[in-house]
Amino acid sequence: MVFYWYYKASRVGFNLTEGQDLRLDTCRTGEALAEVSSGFFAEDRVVLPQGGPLYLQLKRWIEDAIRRGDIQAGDALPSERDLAAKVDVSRVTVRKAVLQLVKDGVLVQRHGSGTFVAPQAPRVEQSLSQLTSFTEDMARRGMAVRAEWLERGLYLPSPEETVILGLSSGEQVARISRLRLTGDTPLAIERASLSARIVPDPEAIGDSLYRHLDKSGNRPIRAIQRIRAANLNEQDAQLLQVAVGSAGLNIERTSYLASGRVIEFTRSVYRGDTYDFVAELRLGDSPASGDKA
Ligand code: 16G
Repeated sequence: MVFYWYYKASRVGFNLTEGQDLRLDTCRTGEALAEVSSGFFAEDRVVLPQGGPLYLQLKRWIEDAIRRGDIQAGDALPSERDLAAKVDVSRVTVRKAVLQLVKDGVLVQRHGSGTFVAPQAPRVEQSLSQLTSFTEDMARRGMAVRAEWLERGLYLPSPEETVILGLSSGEQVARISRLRLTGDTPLAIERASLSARIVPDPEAIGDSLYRHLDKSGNRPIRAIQRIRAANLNEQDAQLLQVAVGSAGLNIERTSYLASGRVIEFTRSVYRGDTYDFVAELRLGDSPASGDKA
């Protein structure tokens, strides 16, 4: 059986081994259309992961292949008919699995050209033992970051902000909400609240809030961070360019100055498919620890 695959020009040759049949045509997008007679979808035996309805088994099979790197961003799926024949399921089953994967942002459908593996957002690791800023985390990985401002200004504080930031009566709050991106890929939404005494002019904040605080000697030295799993609501999903209900992480960071005063209270929403929070664990002082020899 012959399948049609799209390859980015730089990746032509991927999945091809000696003796395989390759034909390249130029297409509108500047990508190359490759006709190959093998590759992941041409493998002889298809064993779907067991359990649940057939369309979900097929969906998991495709997701696993992407996770393993057997098929990658930009790769095309075979046609509905070819895939149904290959996996030995009905076209309705294929259509249901593909629609679900498109909804989850795993696949994209381009009118007239087919169904492709969607671009994968880069995964980012953040240490849970160091108090770093978003800009620093990304710079360490050589990733350029930018922010799109969603809100910044001075407001009357909510009761929650008054309590957490320890605001005195009549004190305003500076609210700073940003979409954080690397290139065109949104990674997180950050909604920070600080006392207006510390940040009297939110417009003066440049690319980095922590750099701005550093300048006035108000960079936090300690923080408590709470991380919770969440399914993204419509507004956040739209900003992060993922499907409504996708997995996300809700993070609350309360940061302190050396004096013990709370300087920042930030609620962030991170895309679940882009972030790994990593903590180093050491053997504690429990009776079970220590050398028994
Ligand atoms: C991090 C912090 C956030 C802080 C921001 C400052 C988490 C979950 N959040 O993203 O609380 O406001 O860094 O980054 O880590 P910036 O200096 O680049 O603006």
